Amino acid sequence: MVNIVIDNKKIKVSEGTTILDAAKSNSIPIPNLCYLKELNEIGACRVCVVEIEGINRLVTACNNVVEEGMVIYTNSPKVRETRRINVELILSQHDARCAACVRSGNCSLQTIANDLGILDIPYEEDLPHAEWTKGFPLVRNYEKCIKCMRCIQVCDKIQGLNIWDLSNTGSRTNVDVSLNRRIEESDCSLCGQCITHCPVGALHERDDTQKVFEALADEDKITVVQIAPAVRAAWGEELGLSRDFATVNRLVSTLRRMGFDYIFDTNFTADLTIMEEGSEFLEKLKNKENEKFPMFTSCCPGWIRFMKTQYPDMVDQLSTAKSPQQMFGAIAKSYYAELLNVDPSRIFCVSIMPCTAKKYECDVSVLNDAGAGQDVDVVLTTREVVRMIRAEHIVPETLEEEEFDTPLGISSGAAVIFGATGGVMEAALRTAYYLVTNENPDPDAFKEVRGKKGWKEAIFDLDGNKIRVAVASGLGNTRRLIEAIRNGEVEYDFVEIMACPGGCAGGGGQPIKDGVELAEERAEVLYGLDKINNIRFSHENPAIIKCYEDYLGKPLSHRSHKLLHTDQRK
Ligand code: HC1
Ligand code: SF4
Repeated sequence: MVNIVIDNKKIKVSEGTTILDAAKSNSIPIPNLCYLKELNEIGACRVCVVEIEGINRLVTACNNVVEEGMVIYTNSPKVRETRRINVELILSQHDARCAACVRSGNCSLQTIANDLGILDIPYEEDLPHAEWTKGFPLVRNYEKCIKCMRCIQVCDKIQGLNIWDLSNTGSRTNVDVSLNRRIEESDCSLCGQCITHCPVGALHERDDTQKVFEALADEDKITVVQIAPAVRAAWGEELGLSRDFATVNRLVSTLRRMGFDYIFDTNFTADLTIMEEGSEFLEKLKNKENEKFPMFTSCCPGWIRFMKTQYPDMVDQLSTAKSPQQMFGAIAKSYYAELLNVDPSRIFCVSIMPCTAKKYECDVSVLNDAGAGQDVDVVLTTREVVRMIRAEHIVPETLEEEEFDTPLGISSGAAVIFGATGGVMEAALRTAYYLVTNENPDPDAFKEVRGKKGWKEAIFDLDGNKIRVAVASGLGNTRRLIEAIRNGEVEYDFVEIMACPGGCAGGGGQPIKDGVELAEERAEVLYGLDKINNIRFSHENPAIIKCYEDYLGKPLSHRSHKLLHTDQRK
């Protein structure tokens, strides 16, 4: 242990602790901007400077460790003045038109500048200018970048893709796409993790809210909205609602107030995905000698983009099942249009997703088969739908919970856990077990694949067949897993991959709480919803059973293939 004094308070902390952590663990906050624990500890912003008795210069608290007898001041006149100058200098190179910024009210720079009482920027404004690719789902605003390097680090260390790098030198230093490429020429997976780790508004998703407002105002359009599994665990965060209050049924009433005609659940098609993908896997197992294993899940578009750019020779190992989002669009504009007895081109299909890559997915030509424009017309992130709720001045606190519309709003507990890493695998195994044995397993029989670990594996018995499964989330973990498969170090039959750490719960379109990872907490909500659902198996969803009876026939039928599957190689 080391004895130190911070702001006249005697403290004992273990050796090797940073000054920042020592202060934090004793409820002494030191403001910081670029710091991310174990990811970005480079002291680039110099906002966390502190004074140490006997040392002439100020030091950064995030990457200097305590020493025996250190006397530290976190808020002395010298610290305050330097911190203020540092923030003013950052602001002089930052487009600080906060009123027109997507992160206003949720921006670390804004908070720090306000806390320091900065009311004017005494330095000449010097903003960088660069063109960004118009319409790309991921948007970079160079004028807001504060060069904290977080995007570089998260893309490099967590996602293993190195899309960002520093460009130019000196005062012209900026962050840009690496190797002088345009973003669309890079291998960006569109996971959005750089967005959720940006402390300011330099990175954000393409805003598609106006397209939805226009559709809602168009009387000829029938607006249909689907809510992704993981959205229900997070939508209330930015609105200051508690998890208990911000239920999915309150989101349903909020969307109804907004004017959507039909409010449905992506969970319905998550159940459908299980029927199709589970059957596909069992077919492959029957024909083991002629098939390549493992089969990989295909519901995460960030992962599909990664597979296509990094391991194109393995693309044929992806399940042919479309994602629940795309299955929903196809079903809404075929089966549901028939139920409504309307021309499918009148249906305007909106998705609310915790994901930025879904904006790309809905646009992929081989994922659009219903024949009435795009199957999913617009994808909104959780953050965008929160902005729409605000824009409409809807106060969810005043609304009662309401039910989803039927039949595409009926779903099982197996579907809701899709939103957490391991959930797709667990849901698929529940139904695969039934399809093989004609008996339901204990719904929690496959819970070994739950939890935040980035790479999990398990072996399960399916009627005497040992099935080796693995689950990975985060693309860095994914790369390690695939390399191990390619090197013959591991062998699996079925693998679930999600691009974002923790799965969709930690998706790149979810609300941002700077420096805090919320995937685990949100996953708990989803597992709780599974537990209390009367239906725990996709094959027991009565609306799915009816959809097969009345429309699709059976899993892997001709119609299923046309609407719900795709050739991933295209
Ligand atoms: Fe996901 Fe999925 S789980 S990919 O994370 O398979 O985005 O939530 O909607 O499509 O169901 C996301 C979540 C989501 C799909 C489903
Ligand atoms: Fe990297 Fe994901 Fe950001 Fe693309 S979206 S640059 S892959 S972190």
